Amino acid sequence: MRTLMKSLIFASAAALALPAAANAAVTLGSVTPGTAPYSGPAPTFDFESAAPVSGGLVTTGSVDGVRAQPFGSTGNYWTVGPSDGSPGIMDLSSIGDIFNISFLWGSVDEYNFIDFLDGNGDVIATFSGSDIFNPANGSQTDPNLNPVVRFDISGEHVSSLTSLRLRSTSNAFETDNFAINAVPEPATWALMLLGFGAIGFGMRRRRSSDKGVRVRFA
Ligand SMILES: [Ca+2]
Ligand SMILES: [Ca+2]
Repeated sequence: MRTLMKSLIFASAAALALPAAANAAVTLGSVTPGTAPYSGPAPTFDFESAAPVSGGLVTTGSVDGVRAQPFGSTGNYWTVGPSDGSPGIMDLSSIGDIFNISFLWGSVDEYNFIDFLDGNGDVIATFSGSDIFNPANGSQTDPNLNPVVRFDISGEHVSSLTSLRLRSTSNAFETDNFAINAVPEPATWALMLLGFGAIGFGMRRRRSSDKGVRVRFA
């Protein structure tokens, strides 16, 4: 009996512990066809001043078969590929909590990959060009293949996400206008407030039934 109780307690504790871990993730939040000029979120890194990247190449303009300036990108952009260097790393360790990251992904190719890494260099999540649009054929003019993509970060990874690693097995993976968001989106705030509201409502109900009187919170 005692063993049964113990395993029940253990199972409940495990069930309580699970949701937080299961919810921790990096998810593809949105893919918005690109515009010229660019009309996405205000960039943290537009490569016009020094950005915390290593590998690949920060440059401007296009070279046939090597790299193409993303549709809607101006000035410098960051490209990764066999000709210019792959992988490329963006160091986010100076930014603290990160709730979402968006950037302009130019000429999306099926052989482009982005890894989200924690402080140990372990991969939290990986996405390929084919996750963004199908077919990911690298068009340099189709807005669908030059979109602003947003990735949402949740749970423990809000604090543990430390760097991005861009890889491309063929030319090339071109990006510009990285917007790193250190505060939750309004929708996330609404959900959090809803959660607090539900907890408050639960407490009020419990108090009412315990004491047999209605407790009002001003
Ligand atoms: Ca730029
Ligand atoms: Ca490309």
